[in-house]
Amino acid sequence: MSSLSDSEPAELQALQAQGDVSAAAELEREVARRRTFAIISHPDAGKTTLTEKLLLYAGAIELAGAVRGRKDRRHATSDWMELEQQRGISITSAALEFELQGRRMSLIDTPGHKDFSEDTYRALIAADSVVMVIDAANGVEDQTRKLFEVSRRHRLPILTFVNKFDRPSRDPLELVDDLERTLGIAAAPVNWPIGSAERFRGVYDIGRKALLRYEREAQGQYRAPVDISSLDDPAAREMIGAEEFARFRESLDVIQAAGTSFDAAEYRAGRQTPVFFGSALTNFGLEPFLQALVELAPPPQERPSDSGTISPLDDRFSGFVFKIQANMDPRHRDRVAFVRVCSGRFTKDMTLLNSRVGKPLRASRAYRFFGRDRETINVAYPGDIIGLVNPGHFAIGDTLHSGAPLRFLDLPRFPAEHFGRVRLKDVRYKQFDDGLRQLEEEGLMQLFYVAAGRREPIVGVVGALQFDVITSRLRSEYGVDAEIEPAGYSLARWLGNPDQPAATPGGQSAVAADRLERRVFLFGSEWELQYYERHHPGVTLLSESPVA
Ligand SMILES: Nc1nc2c(ncn2[C@@H]2O[C@H](COP(=O)(O)OP(=O)(O)OP(=O)(O)O)[C@@H](O)[C@H]2O)c(=O)[nH]1
Ligand SMILES: [Mg+2]
Repeated sequence: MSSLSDSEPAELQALQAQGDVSAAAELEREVARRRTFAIISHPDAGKTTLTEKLLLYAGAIELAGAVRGRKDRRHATSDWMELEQQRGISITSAALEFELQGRRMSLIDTPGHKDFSEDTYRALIAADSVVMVIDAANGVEDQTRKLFEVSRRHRLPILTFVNKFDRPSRDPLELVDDLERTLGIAAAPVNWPIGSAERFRGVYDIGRKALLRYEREAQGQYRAPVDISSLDDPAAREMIGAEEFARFRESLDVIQAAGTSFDAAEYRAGRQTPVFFGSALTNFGLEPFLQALVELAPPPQERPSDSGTISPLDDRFSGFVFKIQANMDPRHRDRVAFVRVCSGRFTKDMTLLNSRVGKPLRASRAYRFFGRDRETINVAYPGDIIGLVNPGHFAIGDTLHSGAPLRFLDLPRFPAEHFGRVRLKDVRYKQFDDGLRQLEEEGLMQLFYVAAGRREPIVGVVGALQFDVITSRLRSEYGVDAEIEPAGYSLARWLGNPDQPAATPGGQSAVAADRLERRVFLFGSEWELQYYERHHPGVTLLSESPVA
């Protein structure tokens, strides 16, 4: 860069102003082309399969892997964890970034199982919109309903993909009705399925008045060719079969006469969800869905903070940590903090402030993700999900920023409901300790040490399946053999005032400390907690750990 020191002050100012204008224009351009969305649903509806196929159709992968891949076949990109591949379920959310038609797409595949829902909730907060997957045989299921409610609370626009039409499915009219009644949102079909199971023939694009016929491609590893024709095409009618065609025409007439019609503004306002039908596994209906994501999904939105609403175009950098994951890359074995960029431009080596700690730090290495794989980056913009290597500097919920202080709203923390005693079965104490500490940092569990008796740590988790995740990850990532046996507690309460003397609870309850030596009561039951509260009204008990 040439020195500007000889320039006249006025010239300097003009140059500076020019720079500001082009920086602002660049920020605006980059924000406008970003789409950050999370895929949600009840377990098994096909989120990971749909994710994999969207990557395939976007050209981000050449060959689609499967959730339950046979030994020699590739696994789905977003289920990269060993235990995920063994069990064929998603356990942790995965971020994938790819380019599509000039857009920068950031997709978050989330686990559907309720035991992992804390992770899913946080992923929703990092997104600007949502893809909701429905199993065509089951309609709206429990966990989908809950996640839908959270999405609605955060005003996230929702696109719906009704999946598994290659299998026996409910009548599409019934499915649309189920969406509208169970969720209380208008559901506007964008396309309409023709048949299901072995008589599934494709979908009819209502807006474009085109019939999309699909050839079933073996196992759906490659993109399937799409054949487009008009409804009046005799060849199409023949291919579908007279009976199936008549049934399809009838239900199409009903939905067109009585159904909600698609309206992009209503979708953006969260008042309607456009509905697409297809089958992720066998590659039916993916092109129109991907196209809708490109055309309809909103760019990065403004976000509430303690100092007012933050626009993505705000020139100071801001973002928040919504996830921490250790050992993603077996070669590096480091801990990565996932940051959703909310405003401004991130540049490598920039100095960031952490609103919790107040100590500046330099972001010397940043990554973007594609499942387990990562790539170093030098700049990032709002909407991006970046990874910062975390040597213990970050906690979930931290706001990172440059410029004037700000803090985004706290992320939800779910209280632990299951407690177990972790027993080390070998002598790798240090690895055991590191493992527990790092998994706690991820938010996978809470760690307690009971004051009296055995020094074995107690872990508290939201869902019992997390016990399996803890022992499996201790083994595969830390080389530690441990087992967890149930401990007789069901609630943890921190003391609001740590210096205040407080009576020890009786019964099955115990006095413990968390990692930061804060006092915690572990109660055997809700009843024991209430009993304690009744008899010690002066003691403040908190269901969440007080902020460090
Ligand atoms: N027949 C059929 N099976 C499908 C389809 N999509 C997914 N599956 C199967 O359904 C099962 C669950 O699929 P996943 O993609 O893992 O579902 P998920 O929603 O990611 O599940 P979790 O992440 O564990 O909540 C797998 O065996 C898939 O192969 C489909 O379109 N048709
Ligand atoms: Mg999954």
